[in-house]
Amino acid sequence: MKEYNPKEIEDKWQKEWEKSGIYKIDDNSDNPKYYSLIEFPYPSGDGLHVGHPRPYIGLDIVSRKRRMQGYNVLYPIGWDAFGLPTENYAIKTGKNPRKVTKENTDTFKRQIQSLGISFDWSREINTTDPKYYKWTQWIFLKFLEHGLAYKAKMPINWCPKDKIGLANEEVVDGKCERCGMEVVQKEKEQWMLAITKYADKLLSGLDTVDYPERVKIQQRNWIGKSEGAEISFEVDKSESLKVFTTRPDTIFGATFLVVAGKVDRFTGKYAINPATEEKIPVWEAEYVLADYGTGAIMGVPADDERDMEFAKKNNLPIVTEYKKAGFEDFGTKVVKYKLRDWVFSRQRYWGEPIPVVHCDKCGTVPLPESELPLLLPEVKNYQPTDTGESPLATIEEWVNTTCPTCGGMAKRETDTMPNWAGSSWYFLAYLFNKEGFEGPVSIENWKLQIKNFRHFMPVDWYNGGMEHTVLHLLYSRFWNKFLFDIGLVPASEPYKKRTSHGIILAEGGEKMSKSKGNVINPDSIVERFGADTLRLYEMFMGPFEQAIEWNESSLIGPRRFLERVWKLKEKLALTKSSDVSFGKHDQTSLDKVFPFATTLLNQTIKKVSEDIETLGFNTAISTLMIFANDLDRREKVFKEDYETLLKLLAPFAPHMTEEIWSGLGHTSSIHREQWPEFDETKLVSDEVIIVVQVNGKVRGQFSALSSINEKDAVGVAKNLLEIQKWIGDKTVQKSVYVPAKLVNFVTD
Ligand code: ANZ
Ligand code: ZN
Repeated sequence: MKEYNPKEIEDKWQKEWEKSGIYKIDDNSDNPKYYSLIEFPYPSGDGLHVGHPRPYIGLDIVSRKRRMQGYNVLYPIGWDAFGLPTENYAIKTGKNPRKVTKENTDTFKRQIQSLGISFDWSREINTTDPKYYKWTQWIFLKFLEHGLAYKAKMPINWCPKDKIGLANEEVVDGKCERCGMEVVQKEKEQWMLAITKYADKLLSGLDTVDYPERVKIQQRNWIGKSEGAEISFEVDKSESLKVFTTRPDTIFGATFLVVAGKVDRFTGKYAINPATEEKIPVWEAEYVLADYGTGAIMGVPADDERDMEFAKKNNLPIVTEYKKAGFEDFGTKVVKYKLRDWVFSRQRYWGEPIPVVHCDKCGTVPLPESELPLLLPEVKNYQPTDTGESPLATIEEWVNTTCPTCGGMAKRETDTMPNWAGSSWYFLAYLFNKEGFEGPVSIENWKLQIKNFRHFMPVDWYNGGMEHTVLHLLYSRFWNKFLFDIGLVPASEPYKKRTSHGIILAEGGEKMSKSKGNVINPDSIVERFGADTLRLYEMFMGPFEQAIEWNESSLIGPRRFLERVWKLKEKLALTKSSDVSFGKHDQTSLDKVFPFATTLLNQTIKKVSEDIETLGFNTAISTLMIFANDLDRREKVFKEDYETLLKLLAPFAPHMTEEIWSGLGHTSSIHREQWPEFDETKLVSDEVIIVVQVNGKVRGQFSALSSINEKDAVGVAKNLLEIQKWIGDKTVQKSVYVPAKLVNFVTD
């Protein structure tokens, strides 16, 4: 028999699948749809490491199972390719970020394709492709049109030494990541998106989706809705100071006020507590935030820990016994949010240009749709400028333009969009038809895409990193809700179900990173063990949602399991139902006689099917291992049992199962077979062990259903090899059957 040779098998089937296009969605299918989504990767220069594919394999298993269940499955992938690492690399090396991105995506693509993941590559997208970002720009114009994009003076992180604006990620402990200089805040006019207008919708939508509770809590906390009251305290008779409190009932216990900010004009003065009518001092302190509530609080030391601490430290009065006020007695009811509007400008090169111009006469003017995409021009230097402007500001011939409204001189906006922009709507871009990318940017063209949105949205299952459960998830929900409100998408929540995977750590428990030199490249694992083993190992190594250490020596377990399944086909040769060594029975009566196989088979189907739904990939695999071991212990293996094992294993080890399947004479792919179903009535066995005696001495045993009749029991017993040995040439004079317990043969 041929040895298991993954390399040969995997190359062959990957080519075959590409040729037959079996993972493409079928545009004309009447089958129900299923949309599985993973967070598309950022193609960094480091290439893929073994942590990247963990979520891809997880949802690949789900997607493959769904196809076998008859769904028309969309499982797409693309590249989230704008952003800092590529830009910083360009700054360092002078290489064009476009070229760098192309090289990196080529590497990532080759690596991902070697793993046999059933992505529909015909739908590959790239956020840096002008055909893609022309729509990102268009959506920005829609925000502008609906008053949700606006300009405001906001601080940026400024490194006084390097003289550049830094992204938040480049500020480490308040210092510039490059030179270690203390970062200062510099005011600049920036584009903002009014996500706060969607705070309530983003909150209430959470009640309609299937996300882990932990994720919902994180989102709720980020939005931070508080219901309370604003109460005015009179200061110096003529003026008043407004505080925000969620506990207006504690006003009788308020013995001082605290304001945020450096030198507030109220500090050091006295205010009147409207409840007690007493004079109370106004202080200032850092624990009161300037940009939350009204930037001022009433200090209630009896009921608030921080107020108590502050009062003790500064010898302020403390009253512990006081009357509770009614919630409406003082002040007015208000609702406050922690959520802030989204700073949408970056003073960087490698992002989508913001498609507006500034005209002295007309103000800020959006570009007409027909001028999209506004292409990112070539620059000589990718370094941000020492005025804090983006490198685009240095290209005069690009900056100086004419106003679309009055035709006069105008200047282009030189800020670009943040890396979050392209990933805020990519789940829609996967649904675009050819016209969507090739055709014009217009409402008509967008509307041509809505048919597909209607069919495929929302995403049925979205898996991604824990680190994205706040911002990316919130931003993309916001974009989708906005598009929904203006009638451009059919569902208000983009993702029906969300799960997260744990990361893979390096051996020793550290995070894998190039700088630590502990990155494991999947190429070498695929080369030595095969993609199926790598897939199986990554799913078997531990619970999917937990971080787990890579352990190279553990790869051998999954590899041996695959070899065992491979070799099992040797046992099929004789397994025509009429030709089994222990008796001449047809398949059905054998099921009766040897029920254990049937029970385990049904239990296996049930467990594997259910585990895939709950991310229990590791326990699904151990269930398959138990089943394979059981088959291996038997002298003969029924084709039907073996084929069921192959089908259940197919989503996990797609190449090897496909190879065996075709070797068994099937002409269509195992990945298009029907997912096995279990028989509810066969999950529990009422199996008994029947002892076999010859002339009163125990010589063997077999397992059977307790309902086995005398004829079958005697037949099986007589044919057991060990019994034949004792009977030999002798004639059986009599057989005694004690139901479900014993067969005794009496010989001459
Ligand atoms: C009196 C009081 C008594 C309060 C008490 C709490 C407990 P959340 O839930 O976060 O909205 N607060 C108001 N504005 C603040 C600001 N700008 N910076 C820091 N703290 C501020 O909490 C609202 C509560 O936090 C408010 O209710 C206020 O203190 C404080 F037994 O008022 B409370
Ligand atoms: Zn103008």
